[in-house]
Amino acid sequence: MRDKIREYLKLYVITDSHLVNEVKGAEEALKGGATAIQLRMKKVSPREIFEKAQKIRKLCEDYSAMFIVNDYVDIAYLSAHGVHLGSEDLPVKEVRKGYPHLVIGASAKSSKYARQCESDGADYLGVGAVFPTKTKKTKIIGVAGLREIVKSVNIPVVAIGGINHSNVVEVLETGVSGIAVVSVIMGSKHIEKATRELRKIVDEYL
Ligand code: TZP
Ligand code: MG
Repeated sequence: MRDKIREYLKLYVITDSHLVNEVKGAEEALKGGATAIQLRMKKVSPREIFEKAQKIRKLCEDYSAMFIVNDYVDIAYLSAHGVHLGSEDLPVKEVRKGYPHLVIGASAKSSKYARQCESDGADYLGVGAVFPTKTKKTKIIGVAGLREIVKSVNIPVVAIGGINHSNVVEVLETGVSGIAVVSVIMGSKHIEKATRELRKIVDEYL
């Protein structure tokens, strides 16, 4: 998985229980062509996340997609291909030491932090928020900020934050390996169709 990571980053779909049940959302997105699913659950017990992870892991196997767990290294190790770490989660360097084969993704908002994560052993970076988003309170870096970070590292970058069918092309032109999305897919009435349409655009540019 680590050696073919770029292929799996094209259309990276993240769960959001406020929008749709994680397992249902993941299944529909996989049917529509998501290349990776991230299980992102805030303020619930590790046991509950673990149980969801078992179900989504099976779905990702069925659709040959990559499965990433947000925040929790232990749940990721037990259930997934990898973990996604923010700057307040466990340090990339230590997780890489302990888990040499685990896919490690890291969130970066600056070139300096991006380069740090790269040298600490991250496999890919999630970079954003590119555009304003209601899904997470966070800094907006814009397309120019994204382009600068992409240029500053050699590992693949997935763009995140406010990406939809109308603005995705300018994002794909920055040299990213893929896009990560929450609401445009999980908030859609027709998750499978919304995913298929986005995947079609991504495939034309990547
Ligand atoms: N990290 C940076 S922006 C963001 C996360 C998790 C939310 C992206 O959600 P959406 O709905 O695709 O804008
Ligand atoms: Mg986190």
